[in-house]
Amino acid sequence: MMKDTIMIPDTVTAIATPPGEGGLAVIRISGSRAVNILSKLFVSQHGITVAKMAAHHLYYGTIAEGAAQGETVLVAIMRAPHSYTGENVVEIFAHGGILIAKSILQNIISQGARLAEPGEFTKRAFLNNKIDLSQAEAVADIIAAKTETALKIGLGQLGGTLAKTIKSIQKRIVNCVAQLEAEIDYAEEEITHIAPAQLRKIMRNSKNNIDNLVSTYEQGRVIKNGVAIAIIGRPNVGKSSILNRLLKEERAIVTAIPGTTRDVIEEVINIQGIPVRLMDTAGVRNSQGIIEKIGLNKTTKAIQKADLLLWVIDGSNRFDTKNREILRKIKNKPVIMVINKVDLLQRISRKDLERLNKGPIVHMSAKTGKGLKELEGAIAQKALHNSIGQSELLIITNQRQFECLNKASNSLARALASLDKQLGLEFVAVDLRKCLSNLGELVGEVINEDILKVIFSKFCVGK
Ligand SMILES: Nc1nc2c(ncn2[C@@H]2O[C@H](COP(=O)(O)OP(=O)(O)OP(=O)(O)O)[C@@H](O)[C@H]2O)c(=O)[nH]1
Ligand SMILES: [Mg+2]
Repeated sequence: MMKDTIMIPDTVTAIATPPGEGGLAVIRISGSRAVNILSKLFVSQHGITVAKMAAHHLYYGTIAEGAAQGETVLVAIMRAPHSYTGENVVEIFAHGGILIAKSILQNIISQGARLAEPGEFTKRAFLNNKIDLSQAEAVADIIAAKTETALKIGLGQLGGTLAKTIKSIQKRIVNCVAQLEAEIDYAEEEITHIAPAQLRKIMRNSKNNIDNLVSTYEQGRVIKNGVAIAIIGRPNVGKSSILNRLLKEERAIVTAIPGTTRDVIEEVINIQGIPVRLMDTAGVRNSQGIIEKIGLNKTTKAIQKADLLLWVIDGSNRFDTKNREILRKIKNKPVIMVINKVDLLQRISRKDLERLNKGPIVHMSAKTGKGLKELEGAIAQKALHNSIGQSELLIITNQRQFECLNKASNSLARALASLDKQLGLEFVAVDLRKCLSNLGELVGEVINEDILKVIFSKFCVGK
């Protein structure tokens, strides 16, 4: 359905700050009755009526009725369309505290506002054309961002980097379709409005632009969702010591006794902008006791769950042939070989390592910290396939957007094929229109209510 067919009826309200005690609580109202409702429950200290208040200014006063009567607050009015939602918006800044915020909220509801659904303010911003759907999704990404890189990408997308790129592609394709249609309509008059070579060039360029975006998704997904990494290896090689080094704290117990770690230890850290879930595991060996058997099972499960393995080998010992058991367990998972204990005399042979040929090799010492930076670099490199420039903001991190772009690229491929096979301009036009609808879906010009529901249900109430 087209976006402008959706009705936005009543006035909604919500507490915009997280529940609990804090310095401030912010209550928001949005909709045609927002200002009117405020006038019923707020008295300005300087005797200014709510109707006379200037937009985007703070006013000091008290709550006039209800359980919070007498509470001093600051209020601001943002009049339509110059507000977050594009509607009349009121924000009330009260003292932090669940009871105060709730009683003001109750008051607003009793004046006829409805409690907002999660993400409803942002949804209204989208429906009122303040932002497109990719920007609305960016709002959720910014709130959820766990690393600076994810935040940067989210801010770029909210600023409209993706929206602008998509708009420019849409514009070029709309032009092609218009020219094609003119040509189809006036076919008998044998006037060529557009050279096929010219048309092909525009379509190719647009497809390249889209494919470039599609290709960023693999990195984007990692930046947003992170990677799971399991540290595995024979007992006593220094797995837990490496976990502690990466975490920069003594999280796991380290001893000289083989078999120290029995359970899987999980921690989340940020490695060069990538959220990483690290799992330290029990060393792989022929287990005897019941606890070790369970530990080994958990190691196997951790290997299955991991996107990337750090296979730790003790470089101060000859290559341990029991490592073959590990080789069997890791199958085709991406691996970084970590040769630990370089501070000691090295007895491992280069040949043994080369024969394994399982992935990049990092030499380090968990004891001295030597090689830690290299290990972090190797993790980032392996997780992102190649590192991204810090200036690179246009990265797709969202699966829905990725799918829309993929569909758009396929539509363009079909249009190009029809053009090359000279199947007739009608066929080209049909697929170009498909491509436009795929892009329209991405930015939310063409929408599906179920998809909207899914997108906005992930938001917090009050956003
Ligand atoms: N010299 C030296 N000793 C290390 C290094 N890394 C770890 N060790 C020592 O090796 C022993 C085992 O370290 P852990 O980190 O417990 O090894 P692990 O692989 O977790 O062992 P399990 O949990 O038993 O499988 C401890 O005595 C550590 O101090 C290193 O880089 N150099
Ligand atoms: Mg350990």
